[in-house]
Amino acid sequence: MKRWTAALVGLLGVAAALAAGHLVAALVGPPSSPFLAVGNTAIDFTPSPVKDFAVRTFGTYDKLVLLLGMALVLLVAALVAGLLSRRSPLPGTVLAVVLGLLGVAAVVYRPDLGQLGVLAPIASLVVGVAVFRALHARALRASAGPGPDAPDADAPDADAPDTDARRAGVDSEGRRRFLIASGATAVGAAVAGAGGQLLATRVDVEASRRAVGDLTPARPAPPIPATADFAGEGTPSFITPNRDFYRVDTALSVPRVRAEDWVLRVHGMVDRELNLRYDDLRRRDLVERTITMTCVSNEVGGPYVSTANFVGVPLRDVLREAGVRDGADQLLSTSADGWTAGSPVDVVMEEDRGALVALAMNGEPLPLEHGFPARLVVPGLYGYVSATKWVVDLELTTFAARKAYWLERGWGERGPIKVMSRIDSPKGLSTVTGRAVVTGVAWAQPTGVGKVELRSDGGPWQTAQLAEEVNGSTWRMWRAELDLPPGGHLVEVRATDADGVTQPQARVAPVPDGATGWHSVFFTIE
Ligand SMILES: Nc1nc2c(c(=O)[nH]1)N[C@H]1C(S)=C(S)[C@@H](COP(=O)(O)O)O[C@H]1N2
Ligand SMILES: [Mo]
Repeated sequence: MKRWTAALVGLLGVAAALAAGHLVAALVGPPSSPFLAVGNTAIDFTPSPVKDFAVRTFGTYDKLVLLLGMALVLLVAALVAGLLSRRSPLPGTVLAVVLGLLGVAAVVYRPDLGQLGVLAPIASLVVGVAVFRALHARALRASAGPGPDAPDADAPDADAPDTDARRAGVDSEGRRRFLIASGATAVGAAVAGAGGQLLATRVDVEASRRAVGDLTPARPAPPIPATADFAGEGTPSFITPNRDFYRVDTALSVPRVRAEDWVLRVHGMVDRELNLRYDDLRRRDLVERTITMTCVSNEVGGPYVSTANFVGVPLRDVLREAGVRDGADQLLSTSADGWTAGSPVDVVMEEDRGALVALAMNGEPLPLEHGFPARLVVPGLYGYVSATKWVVDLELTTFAARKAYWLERGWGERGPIKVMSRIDSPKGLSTVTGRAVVTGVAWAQPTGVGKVELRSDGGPWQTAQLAEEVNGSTWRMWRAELDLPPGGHLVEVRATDADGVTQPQARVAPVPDGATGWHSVFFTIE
């Protein structure tokens, strides 16, 4: 058969397989859609350095890049398998089976997909093989033209123009049938895929979130003074608007849990197992805390740090209600999609730590990407050991018994946030006219920042002016005016926490427990 025909058959086979899987997944559990399940499993198996590179390079678009990459790989595989199948349908059949089995393996591997989930990749496999082989047979028939028993083949007396005309008639009839079958497959795949997508999002989590209404805290956080940032001079605003709040997670599709369906199970080494519903929690006296969250994979000078007013229930109260047994040193929290974090029990139980089961963020229920209906927030710990979004399970256990998601991938067991500072203005390699006003942020949760110092071109350290402190678990903005002669200058910053611990100069990569080093910026004075 012709090349384009063979390629088209390959493409349509894969499209039909994906669409069928997506549709069946919508019925048995949306995340078992083979494309998503394989993507999520790929994330779990991606070596940490590659993951760190992806987060660093693509930021919040890391997942989009992965999905596009997978689509490209599938596209190429479909085209190649199609082209290899110009004579026999075997290569394309093998591809359909291999992709289907890959889907089965991914679904079976995922901890969050029920046993029925495996039906989705099986549907992909069966439909992929069947559609590919059916189209392939039609395409072969269309391109073979009239066979030996075609009337013109043994019609020696037929005149040449007539034979050609009849052959053309048979050819175009076969081609017409093939094109109709291809078109029908394309339309069917599109309808099944779109239908699956509609069904999958029928769990109307947006409506559930809108219906939550007011989560006003009984104990609000103190208002943020206008003097808490230097936003007019280049620092971020003290409170990060939700849409700008950094996002880091392994979820290809955001888990969709309705508040009314949500249950938080507290179990393990406890005196009483608890099953808390959303309404149980929201009816309590809610507290509000201003907290700066930080990601362990943040590079020196990086953006993965943001601040919000979180409203929720003290985690300590929930754990005390359950009664933590002696010997439990790890709080293992699990999200609706199976991700886990392990927090030190002694830290989350500290009275003035202020760890929360948070329901709201900056005056609204948690945005879906930030963990609706509920998440944990523990001041002073990096997110990977504490900040479980879409949290559904709290198990009291030991570090010896259970290893959380990132621990299995080489990251440290305890993740206290390291003292850090960052220059936000001037930008690197920019040109400044006149006097240099340098501004930025520093953080040292939960201790708080005691001092920020700057130096230019390796000269003496100069103390920066600190903005008003909000609390020890939030970042602190700073500014300094430097008297610098015209020309290029390298300015470095270092912070010291309220206990006197200074940010070390030694550059250390984020793995395994957070980056260190001084941030520096080179700019020119005009
Ligand atoms: N369910 C789930 N929760 C998660 C993660 C995740 O991958 N899955 N990532 C953690 C990490 S590494 C960080 S830094 C914070 C980021 O929270 P944010 O996206 O709301 O800023 O969430 C934490 N909670
Ligand atoms: Mo993180």
